Amino acid sequence: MSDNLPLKGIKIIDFTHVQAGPACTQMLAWFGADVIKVERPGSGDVTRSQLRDVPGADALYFTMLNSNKRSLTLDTKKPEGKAILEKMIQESDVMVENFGPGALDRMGFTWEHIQKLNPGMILASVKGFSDGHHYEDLKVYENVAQCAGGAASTTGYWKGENSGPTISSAALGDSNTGMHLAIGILTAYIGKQKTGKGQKVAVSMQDAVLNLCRVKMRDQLRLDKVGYLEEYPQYPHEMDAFKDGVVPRGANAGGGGQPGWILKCKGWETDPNAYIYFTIQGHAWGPICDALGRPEWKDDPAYNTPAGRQPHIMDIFGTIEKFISDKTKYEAVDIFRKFDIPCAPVLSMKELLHDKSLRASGSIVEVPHKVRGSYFTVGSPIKFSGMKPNVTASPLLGEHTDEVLAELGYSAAQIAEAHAAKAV
Ligand code: CAO
Repeated sequence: MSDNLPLKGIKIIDFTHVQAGPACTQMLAWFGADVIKVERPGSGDVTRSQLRDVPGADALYFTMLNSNKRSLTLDTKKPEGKAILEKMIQESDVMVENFGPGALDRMGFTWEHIQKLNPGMILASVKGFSDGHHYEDLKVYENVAQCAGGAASTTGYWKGENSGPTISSAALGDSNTGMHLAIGILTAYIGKQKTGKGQKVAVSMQDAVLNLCRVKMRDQLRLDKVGYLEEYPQYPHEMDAFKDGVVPRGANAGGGGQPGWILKCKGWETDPNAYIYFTIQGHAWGPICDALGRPEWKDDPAYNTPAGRQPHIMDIFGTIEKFISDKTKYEAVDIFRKFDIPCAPVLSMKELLHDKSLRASGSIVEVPHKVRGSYFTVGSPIKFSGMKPNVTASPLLGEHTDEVLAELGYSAAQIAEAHAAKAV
């Protein structure tokens, strides 16, 4: 546990729900910010009750995205609730929200009103599409964003039985947008220290996905110029795929200057994850030949340059696959790592959950929880030399309502009135 967390003293109104917003504020809370989650009385964030694994306890969906926060219930459509939120805005540095388009305005909290209440306020928003976009009115969830941001059209297979746009299970639309927003908030906060003024920070899920699909946009620009993409091993350039004139789905191709593929290992017939990812790094060709016991490939022009290898790259992957067919994914990686070859086993969620290194580094942590007992979660992926964020439990619904109201200066009688009015 560090008490030297750099964001200590920053007050954040966490008016977020589901994943995109909560992922952002959770990270800021890990690093010391005082994050107060504002939730509708009675129900709270919808993820508290979605996909429950323990009856009556907050679902993992909620606990894994809301650690280190406090919870205040507040009905911001009631005048008493509005007045409390206004006071919070006056006393906070940042408000983060990811409601549907226009919801905050309809509640009466327009940017103009927020600025009047607190000119230093940073208002950070996630929406599906950016302001002024021809789809700005659309509500958006993860997979919708993956489609709108270019990820789905470039993931999966192009032709054949399993072809069609494909969704990634990585939260490119949700958590990724939250991470972008966190960078925006910290940037605006540093800006405020120089100017004294807050500002509105917005990230659209479409833009955040597109930002991660930058290299696919690179490929479209190359395709427009050159007419084919040499690095897609399943589509040698004389094939039909590039005639469509759009970046094809890359399947398991490396996608950069280094061809790569997923290769079967011993046991793949019964174990769905008995595979490794193997990369043919140009300058590592010699070591690859040594690792495979194929020294004759080193001087063969059909093998010793990327251009020589490309027409039969899938056969080369086939040869490597044969070489590892009697080795587990771990044994295969143990051989190739000695030759400095970029590769790794395909790891399942189960393997990651029990991975000793991830436990030791704090990337997987066990957190005590008042109702659940304890739960595992993914800890901070960012490591610091001078501090170690300590992941604490997500709050129960309204757990800190009275405490937060008292800190805002409300008396015990006023707090009781707010309860009676069902504003909290
Ligand atoms: N007190 C009173 N009212 C509250 C409240 C509170 N504490 N918290 C929320 N509300 C109200 C909102 O004001 C809104 O009311 P109106 O529509 O009447 O103005 C209402 O709850 C619904 O909010 P919503 O539109 O955000 O919720 P939804 O479930 O219909 O949509 C989602 C969910 C995620 C599709 C939508 O919020 C959205 O598009 N958000 C932006 C993009 C985003 O972040 N998506 C990722 C979510 S993670 O997968």
